[in-house]
Amino acid sequence: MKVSDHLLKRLSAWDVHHVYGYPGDGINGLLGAFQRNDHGLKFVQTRHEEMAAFMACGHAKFTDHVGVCMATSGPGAIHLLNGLYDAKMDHAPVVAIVGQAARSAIGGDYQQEVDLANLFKDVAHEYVHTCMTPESVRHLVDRAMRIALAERTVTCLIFPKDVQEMTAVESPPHAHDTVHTSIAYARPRVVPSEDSLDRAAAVLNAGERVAMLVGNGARGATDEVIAVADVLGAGVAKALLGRAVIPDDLPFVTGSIGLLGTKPSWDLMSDCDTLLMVGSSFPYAEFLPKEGAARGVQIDIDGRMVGMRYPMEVNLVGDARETLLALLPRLHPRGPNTAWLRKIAEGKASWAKLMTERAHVAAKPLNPQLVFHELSPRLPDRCVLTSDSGSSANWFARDLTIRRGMLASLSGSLATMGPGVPYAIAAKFAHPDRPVIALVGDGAMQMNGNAELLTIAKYWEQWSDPRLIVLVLNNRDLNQVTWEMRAMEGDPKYEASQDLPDFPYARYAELIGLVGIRVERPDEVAQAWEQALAARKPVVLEAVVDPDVPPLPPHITLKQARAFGMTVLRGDPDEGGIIKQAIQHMFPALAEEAELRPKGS
Ligand SMILES: Cc1ncc(C[n+]2csc(CCOP(=O)(O)OP(=O)(O)O)c2C)c(N)n1
Ligand SMILES: [Mg+2]
Repeated sequence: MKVSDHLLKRLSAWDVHHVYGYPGDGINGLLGAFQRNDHGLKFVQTRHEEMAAFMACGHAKFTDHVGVCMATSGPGAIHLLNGLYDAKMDHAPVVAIVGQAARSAIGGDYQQEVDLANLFKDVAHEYVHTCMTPESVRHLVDRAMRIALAERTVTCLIFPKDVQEMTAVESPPHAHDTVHTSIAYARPRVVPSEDSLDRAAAVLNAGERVAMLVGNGARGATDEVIAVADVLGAGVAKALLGRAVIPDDLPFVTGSIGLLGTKPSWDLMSDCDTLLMVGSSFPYAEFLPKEGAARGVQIDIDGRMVGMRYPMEVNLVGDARETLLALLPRLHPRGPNTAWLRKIAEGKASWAKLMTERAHVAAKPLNPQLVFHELSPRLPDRCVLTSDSGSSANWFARDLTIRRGMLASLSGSLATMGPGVPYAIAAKFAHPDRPVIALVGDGAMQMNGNAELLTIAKYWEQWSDPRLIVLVLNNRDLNQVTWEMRAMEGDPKYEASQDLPDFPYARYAELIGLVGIRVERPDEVAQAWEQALAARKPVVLEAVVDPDVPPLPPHITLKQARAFGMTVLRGDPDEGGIIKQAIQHMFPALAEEAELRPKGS
């Protein structure tokens, strides 16, 4: 047995079944071991190493186990970086395994020799090590896996190519200078002290209008979040990454928060007198209560993450589920049907009505909101949703009603373009029996999604339920940023940086053996979803949508409204379309202003 065989054997012992990667001569030894391995460990070939890292991240997000990616030395290792940062910043455990020049060549400016330990020293700083001798394989794997799990982070192992070919030493001798490790990791039960729970309960019990904000850290605590919200008569808003933590179809759940969030979540935070934040690092202060307007309690498993978004009175370091369970008997029930809950429910109802109206505003040719609006009631049970960064994230955040049992993710903290399709592929490998739907912009498709469709074409027949639908919003624009430039900077669209070339996404899908559906008319949308969801093959559903439909913040500020008005005055290339959409979507008052002061006046 060689070092490479031992490495794979140890990964298998850690219950790893898939390694997402791309070959190169820096890992030829490892690839040879894949060919020989009889542990059932599979190498999944991506189109690009960054995709392998996104898949490892997606795998971790959808399974709560470690995702593993692999790349060759030099260029392959460098390509992994963005996906690894995505994992690190969303606290997804990922192990990256990369090749390196032979030990005899290291330090010789050798072909493809990059200082990998330094390259990965930021993203994988909790654990990045080079395997210099066969005796260290066991402890390197054990520690990289365990640290990734325990710290919910990225770790990295570097294997020089000559070491990969050496004879394995499965357990080091019982001697000085050796390390003796084991597999296995059990999550600890982390509960705050009794005293801090009492203090937190006192704050929560004193509140009359309690708001909860839950994030991805509350995953696995759905029942407990509901129970606490019930007792406190609280409304619950969700950070984007925690979109599937608690179902939207409960009367007190106000949906997403933030720029991509809902008006009921905005109102919840503006009007509450008490804030309970659970497992979230949602960054934008303006969407939280004003300092001093609410008393706050925060729960997070990581002591580094508490008390940094709102000046909380009590910070509880603990597991979300265990901590909520420990709080429950300390809380005084508010009784049902309080004025606060009625207000939340009314706000929800009028928001739902507005969302339906906005979805049905005519657009050229299609309103993207309609595409999501029609998908929402058709979402299959237990489906997995992925969204890319772009305007699709807005509609993902606002126009889909997530039900219990579904999973959903996107790039939360890094908010990188590109993970929509690779996350979806990882979801299929992790859960081949679940339908998966990726919601992606045309910019992201051109950046990497189109290439990764080939990975789908290569593997889909291995999945027991072949349904993987990639929705492409074909708007020929890097739309999210175009709107940010308008709303935040008051700048008109800069065509040189924002316009995208057209591409036949659906036809391309057909060309590579998938199903392609192109939809351009509002009356075709529902039927297109029905067809896609009934297909026995992966589908690219290309929706030709209007870039002039504004992805509006839930509560646009006066400053943003003015900036937007300035855009109109300065003459945006899409002026006609955006004014028309604004009139119907946004504020009649603003539209009036635009009409009162036409361009050039
Ligand atoms: C790697 C990366 N590059 C650039 C950005 C900035 N950015 C965020 S959204 C976006 C536009 C995405 O365009 P597209 O995929 O076409 O989606 P749309 O907004 O048009 O629906 C850009 C350029 C980013 N988040 N990540
Ligand atoms: Mg676009």
